[in-house]
Amino acid sequence: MSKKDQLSAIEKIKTESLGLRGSIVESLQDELTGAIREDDQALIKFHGMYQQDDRDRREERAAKKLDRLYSFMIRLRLPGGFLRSEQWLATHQIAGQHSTGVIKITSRQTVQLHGLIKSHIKPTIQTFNASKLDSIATCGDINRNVLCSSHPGESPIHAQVFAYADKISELLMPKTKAYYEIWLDEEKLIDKKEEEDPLYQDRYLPRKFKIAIAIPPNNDVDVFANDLGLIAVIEDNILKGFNIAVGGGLSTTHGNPDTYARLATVIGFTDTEEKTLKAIYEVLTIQRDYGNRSDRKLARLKYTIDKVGVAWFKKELEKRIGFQLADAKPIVLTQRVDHFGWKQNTAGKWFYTVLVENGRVLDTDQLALKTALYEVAKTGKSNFRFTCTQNLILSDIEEVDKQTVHDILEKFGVITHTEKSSAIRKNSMACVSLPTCPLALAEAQRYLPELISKIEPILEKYGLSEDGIVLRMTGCPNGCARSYVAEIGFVGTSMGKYNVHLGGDRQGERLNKIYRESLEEPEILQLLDLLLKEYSIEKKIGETFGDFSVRKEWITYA
Ligand code: SRM
Ligand code: SF4
Repeated sequence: MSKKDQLSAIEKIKTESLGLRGSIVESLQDELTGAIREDDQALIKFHGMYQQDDRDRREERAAKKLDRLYSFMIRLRLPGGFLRSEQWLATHQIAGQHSTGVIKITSRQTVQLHGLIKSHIKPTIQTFNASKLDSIATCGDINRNVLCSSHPGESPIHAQVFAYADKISELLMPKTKAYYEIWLDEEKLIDKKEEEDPLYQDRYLPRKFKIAIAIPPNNDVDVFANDLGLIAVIEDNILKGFNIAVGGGLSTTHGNPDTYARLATVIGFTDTEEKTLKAIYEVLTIQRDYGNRSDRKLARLKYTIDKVGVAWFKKELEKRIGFQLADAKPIVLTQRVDHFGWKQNTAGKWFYTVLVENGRVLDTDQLALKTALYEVAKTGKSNFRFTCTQNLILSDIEEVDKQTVHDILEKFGVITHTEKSSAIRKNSMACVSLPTCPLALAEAQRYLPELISKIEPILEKYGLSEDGIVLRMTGCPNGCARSYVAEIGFVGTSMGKYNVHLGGDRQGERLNKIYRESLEEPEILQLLDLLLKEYSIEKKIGETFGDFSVRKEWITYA
């Protein structure tokens, strides 16, 4: 077997894991280390956790000849990003008791807690479970949290579309009961037949798999960045079905030309729930059977599709589902935004979209956001919905309760923070990066707010303060804050240095491209000053910065 065809190490770990059990139980019992065994580190991802260490403290600990400061991050499974107020209260309490205390809203509509020590993982999962929350399959080579356009009332059939996120999540859940046995102390299964998994078998997928549902005209989910995207087709306020797009994915690796970002290709339309779910399921089986299991850098569906070709892929899909996909319907995406502040939905209920900078819910000297949300949750008058740009919607609030919620938000400065923040701050996001992300090359969420404070005066100077330019930053080229579909994307190359990408459009239908490499802050600010000046003088009416960058040929597309 040539090296190219050799299975990657993780493939063996998966197939030999006895349904994702491995030796996790033994790893947890080992009191000599805060870490778990190497093979188990791959397996706990399927249970929604990552082993990490505090990178801020690596040098200091190494100098003292101490082990790294290991801890764990846990990510919840929340299809469509929805929590009831009592579940937010539980999350708040768990965060305080077992993690760093910060609740991190992710770019895929869920929450993460960081800094759990090994002995706290089980109690954390058990307490979440008591609130009907789990972390199954939020990481690992499997279908992840399913996204759905999060704005309540964006259309009268929003709830109908939203229900698909749950259905898809259920359809694609692994059959193994390992999670319940290991973390919730449920009895071991005797009859292993119950665990037979026709979808994932014992090898799972070659790589992570991501699904999102967009409800036009808003592409707030960045539907084309997903392995599989559904775009709701709505005519006369009736859901007619979904356009299906396959093969999106953003990650690249610096210096590896074989890796690239790709937007999903629309391959057809399905009109019934049965057909839609069948098509989704079989897209996964094709990826399971044809995805690259040797090189994990080239294992996402986007590479499989480019290897076999879109036409072949569609034909194979139609063979597996037993019907032909209809032609895709025309859809129009015009925006990719969170609607901040108070809005009323089509059923007359109120919702308030809170700006949560980079998804970090915590109390600071400037803003007591975590306390405010806790107080809102205590009233039981609001649901909590997460957006795909790491913000939060307090939703489904009755007219009679609106003032109560408003008063709490006002008291803790949340209204002022949300409404007084600049358009660019509201349209920006950054990934977690340092200190927890092991792959980070540069800062992101800890740095972006400061950088934006330096970009804001430039925008003001050129009369662009109201311009909602989409700006995103990631600490490495994996693209966790989807910087490759931003109008201005910063991608970390090393500490304090970023590639600058330009040319994404406002609605997420065009990838950006590298414009300048490895710039430091003074160079970034100087560059933006020049570009934004030109934009302010020469832009046509309604022209966005991304479109202007393309028209000016600052970057070019083949
Ligand atoms: Fe991500 C790996 C954080 C959305 C592409 N991502 C990681 C890890 C787990 C690092 C690791 O492998 O050890 C990061 C954990 C940091 C930490 O300390 O919390 C991490 N990714 C995140 C989150 C939390 C960023 C955020 O600030 O919101 C997002 C969690 C989403 C969720 O709730 O599931 C997150 N990651 C994304 C996205 C955006 C999206 O999906 O819409 C992408 C780009 C889209 C895509 O998948 O192509 C993304 N993350 C990656 C990749 C590259 C995958 C690839 O195709 O090669 C990695 C690295 C990997 O998997 O090997 C990665
Ligand atoms: Fe970590 Fe890179 Fe993802 Fe940022 S983009 S969270 S640095 S993997």
